Amino acid sequence: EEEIASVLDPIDSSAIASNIKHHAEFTPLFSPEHFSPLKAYHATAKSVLDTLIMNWNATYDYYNRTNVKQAYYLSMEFLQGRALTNAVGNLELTGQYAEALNQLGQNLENVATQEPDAALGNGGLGRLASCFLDSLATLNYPAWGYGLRYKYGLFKQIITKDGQEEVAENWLEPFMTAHLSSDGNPWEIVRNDISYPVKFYGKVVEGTDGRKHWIGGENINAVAHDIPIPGYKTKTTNNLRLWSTTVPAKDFNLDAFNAGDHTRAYEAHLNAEKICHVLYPGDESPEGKLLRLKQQYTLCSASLQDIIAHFENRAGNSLNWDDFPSKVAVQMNDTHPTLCIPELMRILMDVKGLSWNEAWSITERTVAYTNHTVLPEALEKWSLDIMQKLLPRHVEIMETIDGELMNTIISKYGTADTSLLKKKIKEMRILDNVDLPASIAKLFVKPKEKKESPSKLKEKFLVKSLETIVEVEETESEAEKNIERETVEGVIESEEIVEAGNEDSEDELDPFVKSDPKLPRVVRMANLCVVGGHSVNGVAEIHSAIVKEDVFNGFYEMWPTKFQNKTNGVTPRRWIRFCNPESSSIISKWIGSDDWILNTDKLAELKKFADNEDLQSEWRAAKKANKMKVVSLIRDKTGYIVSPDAMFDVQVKRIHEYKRQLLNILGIVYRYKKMKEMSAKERVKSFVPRVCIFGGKAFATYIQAKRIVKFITDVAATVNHDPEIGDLLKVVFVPDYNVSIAETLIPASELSQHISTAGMEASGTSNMKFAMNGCILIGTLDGANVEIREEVGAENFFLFGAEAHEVAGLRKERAQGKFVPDPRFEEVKKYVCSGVFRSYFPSYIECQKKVDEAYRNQKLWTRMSILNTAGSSKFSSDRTIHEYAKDIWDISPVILP
Ligand code: 26R
Repeated sequence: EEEIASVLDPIDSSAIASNIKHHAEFTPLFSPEHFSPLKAYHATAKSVLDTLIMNWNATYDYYNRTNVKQAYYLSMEFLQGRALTNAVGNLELTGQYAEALNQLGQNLENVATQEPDAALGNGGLGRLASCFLDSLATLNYPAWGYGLRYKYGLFKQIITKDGQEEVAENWLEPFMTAHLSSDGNPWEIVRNDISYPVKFYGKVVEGTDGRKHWIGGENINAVAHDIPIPGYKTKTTNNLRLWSTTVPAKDFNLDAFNAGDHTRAYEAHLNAEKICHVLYPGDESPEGKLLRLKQQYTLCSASLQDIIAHFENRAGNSLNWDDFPSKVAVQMNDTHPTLCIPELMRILMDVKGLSWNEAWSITERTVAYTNHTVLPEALEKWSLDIMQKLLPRHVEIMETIDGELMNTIISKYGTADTSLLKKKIKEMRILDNVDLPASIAKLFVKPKEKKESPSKLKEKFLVKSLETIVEVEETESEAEKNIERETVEGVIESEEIVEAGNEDSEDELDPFVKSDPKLPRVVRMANLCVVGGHSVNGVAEIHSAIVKEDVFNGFYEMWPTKFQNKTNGVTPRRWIRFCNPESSSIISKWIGSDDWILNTDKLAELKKFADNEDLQSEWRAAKKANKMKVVSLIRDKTGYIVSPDAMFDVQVKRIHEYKRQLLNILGIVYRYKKMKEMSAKERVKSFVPRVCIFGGKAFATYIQAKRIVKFITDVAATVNHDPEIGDLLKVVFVPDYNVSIAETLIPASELSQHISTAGMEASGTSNMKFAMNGCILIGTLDGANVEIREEVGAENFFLFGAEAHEVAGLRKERAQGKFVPDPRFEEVKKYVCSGVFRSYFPSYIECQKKVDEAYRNQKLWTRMSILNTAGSSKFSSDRTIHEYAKDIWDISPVILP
């Protein structure tokens, strides 16, 4: 059957080989004698791109024709990694391309490594966006990604004896230096035909039509760059549209140029282009720079203009704005694209002429928000003053939204209990530390001692005066009485004025209604997202519970049905099938088909073979083969030689205190110290040989994180050169951790560490990749660990540490001085002279002992490993995407004819 299929397959390997050759020959500087792997890569990529563009066009045409509802995933980050292996794999042409390249004297695997990683993201949030794109295309959902085309992605990390150093990484450079393409990246199509004006600064004026008009002070153009996103085993090829910024042609300052002032002539150019120059490397630590705000607004404005253009084109002459939410779903990946909300409002009102209520109803039904972190320092806040200057019209809109929100809060909680009302307003307002509008401020007037209404006062006064008048009536003439009456009334009137003045005066108002000049006035982006969207979701069960019960509790009480959970997932194509072909073919063999790649539920069928000796030995052999690749990687990147027979114990993720790489390395120091105290014989008996592998980048100005990196490399330098220890313990810091390194490390890992303080890690996604690849996790009950442990079985997961609800209590105890550190911890603390301690330490050390015991029993360990893969089916991003599609976006798959 297979033979017949390949005969019938029109895309055979020699046709592909001649296509690759064709692309190579049409490449400048190509010489047939020197067909380098880099040139082979480029020609291969161009050949694959031909197919992708065909499918891309067919997909886009079909969406246009059928006018189905489409989802748009807006993200400041996409961590795509390499594209070639994924593209040929999804097209099911891996065999043919490998064979074709063999015919040309090349090797596909080697050619694929020529591609630089597209690291247009920091970590979890960006990689999640890329996994989602793969699932969306694979499941035939009409959905596009929108982002920014940064010239410099995440910095390159170099490890020296002083720790981490950062180097700018122009990820497009390898393409350019190879002189293979004018603008580098073979996977992107520059769309000079698709560009939108984006403006900043300027002022708002009211037009004769009664509409507000924003006249920009600085104008730029956002130009589309399209990256085709192929689905697996489907023709559906979606689009990732990235914007780059440039100056509108008419804004080139020719006068300045002609006058010889070249610097000034190019100033506008530089200003525009620098917006997309570099990805902000901040991860959970805010970078409140104006340029970042310009980036965020550029993404929102250009994408919405594009989305609206699609909507208008597809509607043809039956345009009805109220249909917008039934044709468009916009997902905001964290708060970074929050400006979508006021921007959509602005376009609908100021450009399309809709009323506030119409625009609000459309906006609210269109956008939705995903929260990815509860760390307070990572919740975005922007200075209102900066925002006001850069986006004056958006600030007006946000002020109105803020006012409407407060009215909603007032109608929910009433005005009887002002202290409750104050608490709710303080907690939920979008604008923080900003004067309350007068209409709301008047609710918070402090009651006067004896407060009576002016009219009542006047009445009393009048009665009293008249009594006096009556008393003297006999003695006075009518005329005198009248004068007296007028005088009294005059007194009362002037009293009233004083009275009214008092009511407005500062000392009568609750200070709560006024901004504190000592504190910044800010916009809380997350609050705006919660108010402006119809859905708010967290990314794992425990995280979504914290979102509801803690971070956004006020909003949850008001709108309980807005809140959802969407546990993250990862694509099984990149994260099992393509990165681990060895294990993939074993899985397919034992399950009886490769259906699991599209339906990970099938992985559960491995459970019944978990103790089968044949599967176990094949399973171990695959792991060993993958470990051999990591032995080479470590040798190439660090010079250290490690044994493939030791347990590979891995922690790879951004370096952060809450992720606790420090706990891991202190555990290693403890282990090392114990080893040193033993005889050689005892040592071998007590410890399982381990290679402890670390990887991850620290934010350049995050001193504590950088000290942790330095400490790990210092420990490595000591331990790795200790002849007494040998292969019993090695510590390795793999520099410049990225998607491609993850693809090599994860399949080779046996134990991986996900040990954040409970309640801190929203989800984690590498934990899922490790479990899928038969790696056993040691971890806390945090993020998706909780669900992974449920799925793979508690006996196949090494759990330690306090639970999320216990953390606050532990912190309090420690603050009260009631906490007594474990003596073993004290020992390590002295040993490394580190002032940092964690209550988790004893429980972690105990748990690591259990890990060693389990590893000694290779049958048990392999069983655990198989059951991790078998139990990981929930964590496919296909499952996640189906949930978003159904519960948030209301979109359906579209099968191309
Ligand atoms: C605003 C700026 C400082 C900023 C803050 C935080 C920029 C980027 C971030 C990154 C955050 C949002 C992030 O990456 N969160 C991670 O999201 C993953 C995907 O949902 C989770 O798995 C992971 O737990 C979480 O830390």
